[in-house]
Amino acid sequence: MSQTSFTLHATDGAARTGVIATPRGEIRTPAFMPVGTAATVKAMLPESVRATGADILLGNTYHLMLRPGAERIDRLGGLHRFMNWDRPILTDSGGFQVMSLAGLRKLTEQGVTFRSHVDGSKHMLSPERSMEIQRLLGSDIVMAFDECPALPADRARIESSMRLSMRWAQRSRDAFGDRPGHMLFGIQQGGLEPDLREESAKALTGIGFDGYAVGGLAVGEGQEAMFACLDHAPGHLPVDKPRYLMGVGKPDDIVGAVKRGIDMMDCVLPSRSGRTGQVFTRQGVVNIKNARHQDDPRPLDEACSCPACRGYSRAYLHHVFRAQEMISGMLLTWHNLHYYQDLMQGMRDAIAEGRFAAWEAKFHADRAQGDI
Ligand code: PRF
Ligand code: ZN
Repeated sequence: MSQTSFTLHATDGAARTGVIATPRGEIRTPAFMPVGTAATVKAMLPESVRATGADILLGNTYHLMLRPGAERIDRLGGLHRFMNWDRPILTDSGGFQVMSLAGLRKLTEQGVTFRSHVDGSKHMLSPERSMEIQRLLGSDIVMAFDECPALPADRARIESSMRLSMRWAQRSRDAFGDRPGHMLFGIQQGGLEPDLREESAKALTGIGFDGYAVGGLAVGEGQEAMFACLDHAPGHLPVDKPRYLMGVGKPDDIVGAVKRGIDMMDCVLPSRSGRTGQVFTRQGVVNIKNARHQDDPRPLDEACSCPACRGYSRAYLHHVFRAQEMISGMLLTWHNLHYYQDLMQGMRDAIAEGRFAAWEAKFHADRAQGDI
């Protein structure tokens, strides 16, 4: 018994809906994973994150290895116990965060050495160390260790980086070994070059993974270029395994990705925006800081059933944001995560009932209305 599985329930065009089953619970797909970088989804209790409808959280190897340390989390019973979330956790492997956050990096065939952005201390990550850290954390879905160049980059750079990531994918697979109940995902790279994407997909499927991520997108190329890549990139990956688009995105990015065959996504946007006063609604983005909300007795979104919309006016949310009260980040994050999970549920239902195109048309029409 492998203890994990992916079952597709329905498809509608390229869009898919199904369930990833793990010993810690089921993940309904398409799934949005809230980001819990530092062993917390900022401003939210784990039970509140669950109440928004999340089946799985994302954690980060890079941040947790630096603070409080993977060995410490292991001694304290693993990441689930540590952060009081008993459902599935997917952990990113660290390479991407090293490239965007760490100081003074040195990349070799072996791996990457870098200085911590927290205290300047020196650290090393390799496929083997990343697999060890993700095992110590107790991650349910482990990501292969990869490297992701920022776009635009020239073809030679993208090609050599992708090939290094594919050698690291094999080392990740070897180091991960056989761990019943845990899944290992490979990460496709290759920038915006169709043939490199295909070469990467072939390398990964040759190695064999429990799921496949599309990496290296949403790194500065813009939505049109990302969608053009997603028009072909998922097609090279096995139909019977989950496909995860890393670090995406805005609501319309997510809808476009699901339409093109993506099953899982993560992004800091709903939680980060909650703390900066940007609110996602069916009609579009509301900036709660704006003075026009100060006398407005209406909720953020009449149709939303979250605590921020059921109990509070825009005037109140405007006030607590301006006064920098902690409840502001709590309520707006809750609403944004609830909005994202409602979006996913809407797409899952529409795909299951074969009406994704109509659902998508309404999604775009609602947003065009203005007056928010
Ligand atoms: N690789 C890994 N993590 C990631 C990315 C990637 O390419 C991205 C790109 N959007 C976000 N997070 N390991
Ligand atoms: Zn709400």
